[in-house]
Amino acid sequence: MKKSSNSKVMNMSKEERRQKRHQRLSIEKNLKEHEQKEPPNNHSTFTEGVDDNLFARNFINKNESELLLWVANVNRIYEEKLRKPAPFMTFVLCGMQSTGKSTIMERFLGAPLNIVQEGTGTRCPLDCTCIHDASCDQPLCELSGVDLSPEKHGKGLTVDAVFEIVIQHNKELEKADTFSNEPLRLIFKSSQVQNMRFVDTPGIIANRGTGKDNREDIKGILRIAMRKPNTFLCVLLEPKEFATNQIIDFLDETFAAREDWILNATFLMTKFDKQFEDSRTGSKANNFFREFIANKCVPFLVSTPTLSKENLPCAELFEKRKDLLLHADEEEQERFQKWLQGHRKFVNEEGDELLVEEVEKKIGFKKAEKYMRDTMLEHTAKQLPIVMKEMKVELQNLHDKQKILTERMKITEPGELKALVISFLVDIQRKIISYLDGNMDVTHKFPERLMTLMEEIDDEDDSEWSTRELNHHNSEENAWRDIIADIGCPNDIQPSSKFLGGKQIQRAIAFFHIVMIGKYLINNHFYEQCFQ
Ligand SMILES: Nc1nc2c(ncn2[C@@H]2O[C@H](COP(=O)(O)OP(=O)(O)OP(=O)(O)O)[C@@H](O)[C@H]2O)c(=O)[nH]1
Ligand SMILES: [Mg+2]
Repeated sequence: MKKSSNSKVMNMSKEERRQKRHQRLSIEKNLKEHEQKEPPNNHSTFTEGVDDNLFARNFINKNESELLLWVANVNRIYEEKLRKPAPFMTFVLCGMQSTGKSTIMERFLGAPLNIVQEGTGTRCPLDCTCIHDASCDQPLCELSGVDLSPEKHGKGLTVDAVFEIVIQHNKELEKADTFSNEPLRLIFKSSQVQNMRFVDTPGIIANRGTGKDNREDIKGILRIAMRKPNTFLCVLLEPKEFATNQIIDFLDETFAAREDWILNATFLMTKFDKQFEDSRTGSKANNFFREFIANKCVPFLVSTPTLSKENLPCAELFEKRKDLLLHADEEEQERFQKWLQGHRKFVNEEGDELLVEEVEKKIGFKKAEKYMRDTMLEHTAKQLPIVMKEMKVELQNLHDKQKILTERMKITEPGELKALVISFLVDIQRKIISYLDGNMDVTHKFPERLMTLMEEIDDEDDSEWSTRELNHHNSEENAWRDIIADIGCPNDIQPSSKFLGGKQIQRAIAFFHIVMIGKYLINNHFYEQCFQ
């Protein structure tokens, strides 16, 4: 690993190294800004004893690929387990039907992994994270999705296996004449990709075809994907005039004011090979782009080679498309060079003009890819400390919940329940004993229940005990009472003082002490037996 990443750095051009340095400095700067806003003061459970910002910094310093893998996992856990929007940014590829969204996705991946065909192809979102991994000899895929049967989920899948599953899933939806909002999720690791996150979506159908009218369903799916927080639009334009590009109208409808969405969107004009002829001179091309420039949506121009026949058996289609994608960048470059050469010819022969710089610097898929990757990394670096903080709170909440649930689970175990009930009984017994012993706690806790001895005697008279034949010596007792009345007791044991439970018993003991020991039973031996 170490060896390959070192050699990777050595193979970088000066410019690439400068960009990487710039990227790291910008990440460090974001972290510093965050640190200043929020001084490091707390420790999370998952970074036990380690400052959060230090943890984030270490993470970023490892390398971009590891960071991206972590980002993909966090996004997935947020969406699938916590049922919250993904916290890190994703590009949503949106466009009219057959504008080439799935083809663009495959250009990012450098491998056929998606359904690409004329007419409706994509029928559910495909959420994809590309991770550059220099140690990957062969691309490795991880596929998941709520709608996929468990045997189709998995890590370490090959590209052709995933290609087949994705095609099959879309074909099944086609058979049911429906679209789904539930995404398939793909993590794609390869030494040939740049780090990137995006979602491919079904294209909007302009005119009602045969069968069920799904146009509103598709718009709904797209709107849900686009309105998610941390979503950046990657708008695929058709190679025709700005005013006739229907996706612009759809986005205007969805986001109300154009300024709200257009500035944060990236535009790609796909199938530009179809516009070569109409834009064969610099002046014609500049004329074509005038309105795009005026509306601040100059697109990156893309042209991808295609198969003459796409309706082929899965395995054959895979091999042919793989081959096509392998040379796509090269072929695209040739096509655009030829186009620009044409412009130069008209400049030389007829004094025409060259393509304006604003457009010229956006030619080719590679330029779009780089721009999008930089945008994504910048946003990820900004989000990182915020997400870490949020996750820490979330984790603490979940730990607390887990504690409660673990305790509750114990009660469902007969053995545990028995032990619990015994411990309650022991506790109750201890409390009764301490109450009878005259524990002042009870007196403090229930002041409203305090009673005089007379009240307690009255209560007893009203209780069921009063009718029971317990005492056969009433007359002797009355005589006894008369004697007591003459004795004269200290104030603190007078029957009018309020006590409860054990305190009443203590009062009684003190009373009998005076009556029996003090006045009649001058018998120290008996006294010692009672009060030692
Ligand atoms: N001429 C040309 N054809 C292209 C280009 N890119 C894609 N295509 C073709 O356009 C058709 C549609 O491509 P997809 O990638 O499936 O388009 P999509 O936008 O994903 O389509 P839906 O998912 O149905 O909305 C396919 O037949 C592709 O081969 C291109 O740059 N030039
Ligand atoms: Mg598609």
